[in-house]
Amino acid sequence: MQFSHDPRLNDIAARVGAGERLTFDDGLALYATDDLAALGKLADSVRRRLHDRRTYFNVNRHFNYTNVCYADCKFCNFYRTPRQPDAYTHSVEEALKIAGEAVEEGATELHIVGGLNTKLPFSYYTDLLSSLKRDYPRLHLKAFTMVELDHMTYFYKMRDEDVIERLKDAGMDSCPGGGAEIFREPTRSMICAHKTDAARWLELAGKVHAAGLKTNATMLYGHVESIEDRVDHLIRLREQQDKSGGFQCFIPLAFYPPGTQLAELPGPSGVDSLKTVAVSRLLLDNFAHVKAYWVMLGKRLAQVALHYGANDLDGTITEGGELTESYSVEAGGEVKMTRREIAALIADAGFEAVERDTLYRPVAELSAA
Ligand code: V47
Repeated sequence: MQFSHDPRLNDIAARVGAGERLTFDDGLALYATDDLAALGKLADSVRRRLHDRRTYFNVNRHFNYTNVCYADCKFCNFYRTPRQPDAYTHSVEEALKIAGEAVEEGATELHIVGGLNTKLPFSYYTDLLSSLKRDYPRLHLKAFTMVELDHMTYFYKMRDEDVIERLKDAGMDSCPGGGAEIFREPTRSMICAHKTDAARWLELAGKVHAAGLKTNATMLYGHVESIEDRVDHLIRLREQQDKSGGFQCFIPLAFYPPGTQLAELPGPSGVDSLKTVAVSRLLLDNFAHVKAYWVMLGKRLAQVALHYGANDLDGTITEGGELTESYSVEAGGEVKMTRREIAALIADAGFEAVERDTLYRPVAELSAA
């Protein structure tokens, strides 16, 4: 029996089997196929070669230090202008309180991101990190996207290397993958004209890697972008990974339109999300991990995505992130699962749940439990 009724998929499958790198045109062909099951099977074969049945999650919490932002991204329903009544900036004390609760609940990671807020001095970021590290030395601080780092270099007129080094000295352990959105122009300018451009995002990721820290990478899909934009995005990430090697995980982010300037759009379908996970797994041959971010996909589709190339569900995300809550309605408004619930979700999908820390080291307690 043929692998697929789609001859192009058969050809690509043979080359994936031989360990060959796929091209831009292959990416388009993968998206174009009507054989979703075969596409999933192909991505799953790569996922199983890399990870077998292991599926990772962590116990984490989000902390969004400010929602004040000047970037005015069309896809964002989280940001506020400084004068809006619900604009906020959290104090270091508030951060410590949230971190304390997180540690109490077994969190190994605090995911820290916020808006581009011109009212904050650089010392706000270093104080935040050093206070958290002082009180919770074992909590991994996954902090600041390349867009926040770019804002800091520009706004405080500091060298890239100095910003990275000072944040690292203060306690930044790694960086999350946000702000990548869609790299290709003119799409990027259509959705986030005032944001760090693609070359700069990639340059900063390279510099963070050179400083010895890992980062993640994302792609926001299902808005105004084309399939060519998506494949271009994935290939640029793959090229950067060839150069600097510090990306741990790729996270496709399904656009959630309500409340945004693009609210009239439908957002991606379930089939589109599964295809995007599978194509990402197949094109990103130098990324170890692909995440099915359950907060945006919803728990049920995230389970299916584990069969389409994803090997990580992200974390328990025990509340506390206003940004996360703003787009979590897709998951029934939930931003919280217990360790037991997320492990059960993975087991129910037919995989072996492994609690990891941010650097993908298994957390021993779970296997003992
Ligand atoms: O950059 C904003 C996206 C990102 C919407 O590194 C939206 O482990 C959907 O990057 N609908 C931030 N998405 C979140 C992020 C992330 C999440 C989880 C894990 C990691 C990681 C990173 O969220 C933004 C943007 O691309 N976003 N608004 C929206 N309406």
